[in-house]
Amino acid sequence: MKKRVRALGPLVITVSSTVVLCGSTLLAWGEAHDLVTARAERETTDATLLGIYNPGRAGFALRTASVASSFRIQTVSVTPGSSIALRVSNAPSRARFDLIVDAGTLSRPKDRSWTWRAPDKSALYRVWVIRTDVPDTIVVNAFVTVPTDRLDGEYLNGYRIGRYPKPPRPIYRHPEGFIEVTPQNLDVWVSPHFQLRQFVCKQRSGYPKYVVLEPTILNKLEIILERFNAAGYHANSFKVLSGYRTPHYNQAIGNVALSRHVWGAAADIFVDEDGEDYMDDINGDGRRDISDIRVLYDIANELATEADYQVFVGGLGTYGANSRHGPYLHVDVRGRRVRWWR
Ligand SMILES: [Ca+2]
Ligand SMILES: [Ca+2]
Ligand SMILES: [Zn+2]
Repeated sequence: MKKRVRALGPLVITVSSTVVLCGSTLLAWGEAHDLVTARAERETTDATLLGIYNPGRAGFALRTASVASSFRIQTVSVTPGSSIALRVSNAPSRARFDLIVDAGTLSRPKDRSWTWRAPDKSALYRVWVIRTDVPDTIVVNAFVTVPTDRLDGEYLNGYRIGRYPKPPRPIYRHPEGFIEVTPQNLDVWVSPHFQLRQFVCKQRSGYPKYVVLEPTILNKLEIILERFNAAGYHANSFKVLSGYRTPHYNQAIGNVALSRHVWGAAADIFVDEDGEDYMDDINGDGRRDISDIRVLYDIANELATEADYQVFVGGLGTYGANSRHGPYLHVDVRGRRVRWWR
């Protein structure tokens, strides 16, 4: 894969706009996509690192698999050699689009619609959806997974996954594959404000580790974060106390077998802008407790009434502090509304 250019100065950003306007096909694509990636990531992740919240949305949306999203950085999982459809929506009629991929094969059955066939090798690939009439880009991280049939008993390449329960309903069918996590890809931004490392299971092990990550939970977290900031609070990300859990780990901590965490479709989150690994006092009452979580809960709960949000419907549950953790909010996507308070 091409080396990415991260620390570009303003001069190069200007060049990158020119590249996009000229039409990417005129350039060596390696050169073009380094610049384009740098641009899309700069506008979001660099702002995040500087402590400035920017929603990280493009001026158009992209539908991949289950969800249409305008976030500039998106993530999908795909099994080796299988295909995914990508379709641009919510764009003005004058808008023109081009796609760049760093591997795999691309077909364009319709205007604003593409099919990308993933390579056979499990790795992280990228698909850049570039608006060519004005500079605007969505980068899709396409993780080609290690397929589930490569499990050796409870283990995948030495990492203990455990056993998935027999699926009682379709949303509990076993994952088709696992994203391989290495020290090199831990810092990949899987959405504008979240990195792959935040979702890795807490079980102790060496590398590689494996993760299942449902795109809708990433979108849901980003939308809650966006509304949280719009409501006058400030956070550049949420701390993720628990993201993906292997069935092995989930069982070890005594959790219910059908927890959405085991499908990479849940996250336990709190706000920690001061970085002390404990929920911040966001309601300003001098205490850091479940009433601060309730602020987050109310924001996420209000979203559930909105039409565009229905794909993200799921569970919300508040938890108070105990000896092992501070207060947090459980968020999941399970297709039906569930609420609980502790
Ligand atoms: Ca804190
Ligand atoms: Ca408080
Ligand atoms: Zn949870």
